[in-house]
Amino acid sequence: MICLTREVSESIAQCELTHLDRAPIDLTLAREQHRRYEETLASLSCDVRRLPPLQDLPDAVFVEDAAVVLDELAILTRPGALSRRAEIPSVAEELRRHRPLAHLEAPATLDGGDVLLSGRILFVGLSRRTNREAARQLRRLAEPFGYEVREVEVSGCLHLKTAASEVAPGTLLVNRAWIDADALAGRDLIEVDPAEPFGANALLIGKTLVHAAAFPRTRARLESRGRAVAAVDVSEIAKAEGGLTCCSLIVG
Ligand code: CIR
Repeated sequence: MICLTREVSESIAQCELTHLDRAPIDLTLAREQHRRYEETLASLSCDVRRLPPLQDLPDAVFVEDAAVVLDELAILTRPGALSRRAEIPSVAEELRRHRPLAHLEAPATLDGGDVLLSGRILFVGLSRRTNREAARQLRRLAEPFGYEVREVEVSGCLHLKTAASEVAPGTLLVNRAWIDADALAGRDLIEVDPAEPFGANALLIGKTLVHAAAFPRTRARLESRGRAVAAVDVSEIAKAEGGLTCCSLIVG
């Protein structure tokens, strides 16, 4: 499994922030934590490939937002934050080697963090970054391949995947406070520990969940359900409002 990543940019201190107050980010520590994240992926048999650095683009480490990668095609996004649109060409350059490409067109805006694939369902978060037009275009591109696109209202957090991620086929880890969980009908839901609202973002690689070390209570819930969890400290990346899934693009 190929996992695309990108080094933490020197300019990360100027990252976009929506729901968090700005806190100083230690660049050296952020890079070290990011490298450990990459090593964790590599230990789970991922072929980790770094995209070229984009030091002047503060959020370029969050490669997940630039594309929706399906088995049949890759859809380049049109990120909701203007400052992030320049990240797309370098992701397109790499993805064209792996998939046919499609692009979302204005007035659609979408961040990959708002797209959660579970089976053949693409849940699309309607958030400050992602609009209905994007869901409509995604539907037109993905339906011919048998995907169903379902919209989910997101409020109080940045992206759908801040509040819901797949932790086993058909099972989602969720924070109901930030999404309309009724839209997830048909999925088995595990709730985060109430003391850990940001704990719902986990990255499933094979049968192992990569999950932030900051959420031990939620980790215990996952382990009690038989899930294997690799905990990674991403404290600095969390200050930039990023989670575990945001830092890679999985090209199956
Ligand atoms: C942003 O606001 O765009 C970045 N600071 C964080 C993006 C995190 N991406 C994600 O959750 N998929």
